This record gives sequence, structure tokens and C-alpha cells, in this order.
Amino acid sequence: MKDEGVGTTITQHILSQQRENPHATGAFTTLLNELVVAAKVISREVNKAGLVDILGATGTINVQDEQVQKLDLFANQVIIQRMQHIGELCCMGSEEDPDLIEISSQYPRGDYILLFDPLDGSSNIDVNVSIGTIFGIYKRPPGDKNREILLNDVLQLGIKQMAAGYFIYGSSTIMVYTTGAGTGVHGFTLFPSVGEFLLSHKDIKTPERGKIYSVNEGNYQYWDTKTRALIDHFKTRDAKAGGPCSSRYVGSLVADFHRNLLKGGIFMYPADKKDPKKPSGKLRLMVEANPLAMVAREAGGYASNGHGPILDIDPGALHQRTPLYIGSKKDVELAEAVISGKKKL
Ligand code: FDP
Repeated sequence: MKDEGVGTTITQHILSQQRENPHATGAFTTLLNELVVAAKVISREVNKAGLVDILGATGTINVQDEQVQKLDLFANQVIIQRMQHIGELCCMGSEEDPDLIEISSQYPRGDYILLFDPLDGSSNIDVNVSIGTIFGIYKRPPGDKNREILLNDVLQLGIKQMAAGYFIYGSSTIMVYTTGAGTGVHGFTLFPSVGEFLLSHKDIKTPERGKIYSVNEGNYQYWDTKTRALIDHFKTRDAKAGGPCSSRYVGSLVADFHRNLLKGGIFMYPADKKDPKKPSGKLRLMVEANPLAMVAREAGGYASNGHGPILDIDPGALHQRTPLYIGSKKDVELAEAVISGKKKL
């Protein structure tokens, strides 16, 4: 991988990572490659979304008298259909499906578990703002491979992810992923004319401290005093400590996270009292927080729920929600110290 440069394709990169691992079987390579194909299909469809006014809004009938499918459901279907036939997965879990997704009996099963959010940032779909797909890959626990996979097998700590990453469908389509264990975080940009993802961001490292804070401040009235003090701190931090920070919030987690990863900063979705049914905030641990936490950690950043590392949370449910503080290490450590009550501002 040392000689890789701009122009290296994602396939070359995945293959060279496989060669560096003497125990690799190629299963993982197949899996990632197929995920890339699914993302290309989704990207093409997202790019057409700007034409909804001409072709018919999603969920309505288009000029050909066909039902135009909602993009998030389309993305969900594409991933499920493409991924289940490759024979490397034992099950999947999606933000769109309440239960685990079984692999159809017509296909062989493998050892990997794919958890994903097919189209993150749904409120931005119809307004041409960046949205994305987030994924985390786990291995099923060792033991009898013929045994049916249970929810408990899937509810693993984020730290056990074999790989994690995301695709952003924005001004260009980009894939960022890591296989952890010091292999780095790498970004690939889709060149539509050649139909390939080419290496554009090699070994991404995020700044230790950033100048950006990203949070939905419309929730201010629903936050507790510690959360309010924390956000006030980022706004008013003095210049010596790298402040005051700029506010940047797109409302697509994947896009906000990606910007902060490259530029430095902290993304926050704190717990709030807005919806008594969601006291732990809005974001989902398994399909949103864990994959991004792995990317952040491998890039030198950190992710916390305000009390400890996201990657160490023992999940109790597939769709468990969590508060999320993620990004530049020093900023997230400060957030954790304040929210957990170890530091007063
Ligand atoms: P969305 O509801 O639009 O799908 O995952 C949920 C998510 O978007 C994140 O992508 C985003 O960061 C957040 O919710 C936005 O929530 P608010 O509208 O409450 O700020």
C-alpha cells in the first residue's frame, strides 16, 4: 500500500490490503467490492433526484405512469439485494428494517454481518443537500456455523467492527472507510466518466482540536445545563484555546461528520427532553454512531456518548439510540468531561 497514490482504484486498494493479511480468504474483499457496486447504483439514483420536479416527486406517479420509489427505500433494497447473493453474509441490519434481515435461503451464507443506514440525512433528500450511506461490518461469533443467527450475535460492541465507513452523495460521491488496526482511513472519489472510485484522500488524520462545532441549536431549550454550557463554551472559547468556533450544521450526520473529519471539529447530538420516548437523543448506535466512531478513532479522533467511548457501549437493541459527541479528540474529551460532570465550565 505504500506506493499507492492518486489513481489507485478502490479494488486495487482492497486487494492490496488483502495481500498484507496472511489469513485473508478474499471473503472480505468480495463483500466490500459488492458494497461499492451498490453505492454506485444509489449514487446514480441520488443524482437524478434533482429532476423530481420534472419526473415526479418521490412517492408519486411519474410521467411514465410508474410509482417513483422513495430514495431511502430504494437504497435499502439495492443494498439488500446486492449484498445477499454474494455468500459472505449471515445476516444484515438496516435503519429501515425493525428486525434483522435474513439471507434468502437460495443463497449461501457466510461469516459476516452488515449493519447499515442506507440513506442517512433523509430530510435533505428532496433539497439536493448531501446525504450518505453508513456501514459497519462484524464477524459472527465463533461456533456452529449452521446455527441460526440470533440478535444477540449481532449486538456486539462497536470495537469489534471489522470495517466501517460511509459513502457521501454530494458535490461528488466519495467513499471513506477503514479496516481498523492501524490500517488508516482512506477516501476514494467516484469518477463518473470511468465509473471507478479512485484514491483521493490517503490516510486521513483529523486535527486534534477543531474550530467547528456542529449541533442542532434549535434543541437548546430541551438540553440540560451541562449541555448548554458546553455549546456556549465552543461559541465563546478564547483564541488561545482555538476559539471561537464556527457553527456548521447541514443536518446530514454523514456530511457534517466528513467535513469535521477533514477540517477538525466536533459534531454533537446530545440527549434532550424533546421526545420523552427518545431520552438518549436521536442517533442510532449500531448503524450510525459505531461506524463513524471507528472511522474517527482510526483517524486520530474520538467518539463518546458523554460518559465513555461509543465503541465500548454494550448494545441492548438493534435500534438503540445514543447521545453522540464525535470528532477532534481534544474537543470530544472536553465534551465528555463536561457532560459526565468531571469538569465544570
Ligand atoms: P435525518 O433525520 O434527516 O435522517 O440520522 C438521522 C439524522 O438525519 C442525521 O443524519 C442528522 O444528523 C440528524 O438526524 C438531524 O436531526 P435534526 O433534524 O434533529 O437536527
